[in-house]
Amino acid sequence: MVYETVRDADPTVADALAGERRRQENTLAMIASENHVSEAVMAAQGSELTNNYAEGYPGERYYGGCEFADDVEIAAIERAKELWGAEHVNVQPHSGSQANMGVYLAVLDPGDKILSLDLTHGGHLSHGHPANFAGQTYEVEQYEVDPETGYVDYEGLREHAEAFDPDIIVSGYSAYPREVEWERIQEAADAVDAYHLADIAHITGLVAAGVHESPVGVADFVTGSTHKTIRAGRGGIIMCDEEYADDVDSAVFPGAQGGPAMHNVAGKAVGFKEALTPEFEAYARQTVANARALADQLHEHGFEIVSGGTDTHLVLVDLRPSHPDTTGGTAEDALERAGVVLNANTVPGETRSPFDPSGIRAGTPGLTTRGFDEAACREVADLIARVVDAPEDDATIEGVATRVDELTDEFPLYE
Ligand code: DSN
Repeated sequence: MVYETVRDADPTVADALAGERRRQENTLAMIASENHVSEAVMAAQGSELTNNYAEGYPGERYYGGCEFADDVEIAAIERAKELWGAEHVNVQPHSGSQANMGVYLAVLDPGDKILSLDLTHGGHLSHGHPANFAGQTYEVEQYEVDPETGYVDYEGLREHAEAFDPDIIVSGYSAYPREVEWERIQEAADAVDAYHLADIAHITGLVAAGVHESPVGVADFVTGSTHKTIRAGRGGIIMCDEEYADDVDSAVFPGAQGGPAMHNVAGKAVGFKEALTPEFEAYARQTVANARALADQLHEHGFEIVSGGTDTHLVLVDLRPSHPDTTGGTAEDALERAGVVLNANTVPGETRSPFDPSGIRAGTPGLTTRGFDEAACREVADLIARVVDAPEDDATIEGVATRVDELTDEFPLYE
């Protein structure tokens, strides 16, 4: 185990690493943006490539000693092209946010206009929140989901685009459970001659497996992170047509970043290879089937599911109608005590503070990796309902925690 190697050098960190491994083994990881990567991906990320400086791109590095870094980066790029069908891929962004920064730097000037989904409706900080570089560098207006349906208000988006005349429209979301209609967003972008950036951070794996429509070939730019549904370890990725390749590459390096984290690029390469298998496609399908089962069973328990269900890996619950006195934070805390780890989340039409919002967001990528099926996810919904119905009741929490222990034993994470 990696933390045994660390122990002699640093018992404090070794204890924390061992504790984190136990925590992941013994709890249900339902943060929709998390997953469990394979031991092979972790080994690649923990490799000697962490020592290497590979500023530049394969065959065109600024330093010597990049022969094996080139092999790794070329493998990651080729596999990504096969997975998503993109003409050009940059695998160097350190994260999904840095991937978005790379695209903005490639085609926008400071003060240019971004039209993106509001954070409380499922958007992302890097799409232009005032607390983020994007909101501070560009002029941002935001579209919303339809308050009745919970689906993106595509008509409203188009009208907003015509009024605002943005330079780029951002689609792809962090807390949106429905299939995104890329073509409709592209139509709005075409109508105002704007670029279209589709950020598929959450659904990279679903798109790669063909379980969600792909924006590649529709949007000008597709960005993502590599540690969520695609299970390839921490990092980001940018995909685009060849015509934007040079601008994107120089925006990432030297524009936004210095040397790439080649150990993470190695993790991406290994994870992408795993994702090219039929087993991964089955995994992605099961992830969505599990999310549907979870949403359906939560609905049976009286929870309000935003948009009425899900087409993806995540379920967004608005607690206000069913549990008006329970905030997302209260639910999150009680569930964590019971071993179910998910996050409080804002919901469309939010009336509380983002620090203790009205909803919870739950995802199935992690559970599906450890083998959960629909029946097991329905039972997880039963456990969530028991806790959220009685968040202060220690006996209830203890009872659910006992069952979580049994489930995590039944579906072990690592051999
Ligand atoms: N923080 C991630 C999420 O939870 O959706 C997105 O970056």
